Amino acid sequence: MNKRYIAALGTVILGAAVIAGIGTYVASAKNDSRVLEATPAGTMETPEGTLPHYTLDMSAYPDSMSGSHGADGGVHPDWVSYGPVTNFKVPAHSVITITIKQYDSGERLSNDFFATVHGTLDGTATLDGQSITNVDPEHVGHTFTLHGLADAKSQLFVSVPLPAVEEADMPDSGYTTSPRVVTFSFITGDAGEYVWNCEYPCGDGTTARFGGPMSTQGYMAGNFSVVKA
Ligand SMILES: [Cu+2]
Repeated sequence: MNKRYIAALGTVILGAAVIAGIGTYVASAKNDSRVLEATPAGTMETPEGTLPHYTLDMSAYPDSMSGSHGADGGVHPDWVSYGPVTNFKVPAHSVITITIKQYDSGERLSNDFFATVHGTLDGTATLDGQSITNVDPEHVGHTFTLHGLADAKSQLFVSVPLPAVEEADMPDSGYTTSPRVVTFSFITGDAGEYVWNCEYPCGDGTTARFGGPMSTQGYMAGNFSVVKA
């Protein structure tokens, strides 16, 4: 084989490897097909009139021993994770009330923007039953940050901080019996595919803690489908 041919072949093989790598990444990012559908809860009066109301319940855990990863925690038992799943389906043009039980400790946000409640009805959330508009950016466990564009008109951005459980209240094994409970409501726009993720750097890596569970669907990110009611 002449050198030029070998070099060209090498490029082709490298290119194929890169494409195969992307294929594997996409497959692993989408391998969790489980979806939690919102539960009907009557109607709610809103500034936009009376709308259908639905609820979604989820939790944020300090490891993967609960939720969708199985009794053994799956391939990464020590990774932080939302549960019971990380893909959600809700109706369009409806009020969605999400309740999150937050079992994890935490530290400082990398951007104080995410310590403030954004995009909810009234711009508020409730924390353990009390109305809040923001939390201390020094003690955040996770965030639930939902965004996307269904079409040129319908935009959705909702971000709510989940305060950290105090270190003193974190048991050596299992979960705290007093999670922080955060509830918030927002109005969905047109049907479309949206995404959500956590914006607290809770993942792997000593300096850039956006690895591991922060960059893998099924842990700190997932899909949020808004469908025609
Ligand atoms: Cu997180």
